[in-house]
Amino acid sequence: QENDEIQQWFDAASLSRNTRNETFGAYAGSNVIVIQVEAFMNFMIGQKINGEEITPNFNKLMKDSLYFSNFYHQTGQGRTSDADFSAQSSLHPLPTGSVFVRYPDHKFDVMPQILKSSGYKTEAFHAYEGSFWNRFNMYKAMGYDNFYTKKDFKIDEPLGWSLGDKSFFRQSLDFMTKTSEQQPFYSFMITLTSHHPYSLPAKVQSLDVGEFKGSIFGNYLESIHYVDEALGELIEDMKRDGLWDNTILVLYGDHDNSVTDKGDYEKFLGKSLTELDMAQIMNQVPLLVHVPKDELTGIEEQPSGQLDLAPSILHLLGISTEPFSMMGNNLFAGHEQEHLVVQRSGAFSNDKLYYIPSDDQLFQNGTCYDLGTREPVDVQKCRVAYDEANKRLNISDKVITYDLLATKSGNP
Ligand code: GP9
Repeated sequence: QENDEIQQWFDAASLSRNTRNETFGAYAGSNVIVIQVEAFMNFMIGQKINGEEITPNFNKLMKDSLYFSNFYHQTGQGRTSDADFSAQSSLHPLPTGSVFVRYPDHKFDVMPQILKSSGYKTEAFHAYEGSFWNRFNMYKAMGYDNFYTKKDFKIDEPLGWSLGDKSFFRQSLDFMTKTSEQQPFYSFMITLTSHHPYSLPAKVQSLDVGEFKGSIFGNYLESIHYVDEALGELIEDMKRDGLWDNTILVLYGDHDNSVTDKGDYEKFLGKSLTELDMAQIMNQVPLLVHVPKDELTGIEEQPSGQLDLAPSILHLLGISTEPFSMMGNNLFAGHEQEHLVVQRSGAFSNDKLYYIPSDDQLFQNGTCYDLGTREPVDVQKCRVAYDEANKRLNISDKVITYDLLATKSGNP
């Protein structure tokens, strides 16, 4: 009975997601490179410090891409591994622990597996220990043909936890194109240089962060500026290798940084910040989608999140997600359907409202914000969306914990 209700929920989600409009299959057969950037947050996109842009290459690429300005990370305790899981499976991470560590042997409908069945070469790249977050086991189960870890890279630019992102991108691109020339490919890259504690050696610092110099906030901005330089080099290398016009490039942040002092953000943005401002600052990460020949451009303001990545990328490739148990929205399905984006904390946003749960998790003690006025409103205004948000988190937890997709009808 309960499983039937869960199936009905997925069937309804699939109906609203699977729109056959002009973007469906518009990039069928393209390569796909997805870059998950460590602690890459939205608040500094387009911002300057001492007259210098923090992310000049990202800002430049934005002009030729679709940029989602209200994109939320949906991670929990599993941090980077949660972002990865949600992006690939379109399910929520767990309330405690990491799915990668707890349930690597359970069945999920994940992008590498789906693209592999459509003839793609599927590879993951991360220049760190392959066992971290149990990636080695999980990636095998997710259907990656290859997983390039620290031991596969030449550590010719030692930085932070491991290899600097510039060399990481350069070597990963070589693996993609030279180790095997098979196309189309799906490549998933996870960066590392902007990981806590963010401090870079002086010779790598190239952003004048002024009054923030020597603080953790200043170090964070410097490390993000470095990652942006690495992105600029990657774009040039992709153009050189003839990949720019036959590859969908997707780039998003995995989660927030560890700088939680409101004063730093107020000083940086030059204004005082409300509870709602801070919630959005800490929970929004950038999403940028670049398609061949710069055909999709602009700023998309509808709320979106990491669970939306798999259905949206598959839509562009013309692969129907009807058979799959995915929870996210299709970002290319148009604006008729209202998007609800649910975070693991129980916070959620739709076009009009943002709900912040209280510590005791009682609905009535949370705060319901009107995104138009940015003021709190009667919490009951958030009731319907709250019930739906909780339903989704519950369904996702059951699918993961009880391995429901392994026994779903139609699955082997
Ligand atoms: C390490 C990296 C860090 O492999 O992914 O993960 P995090 O600490 O951000 O979850």
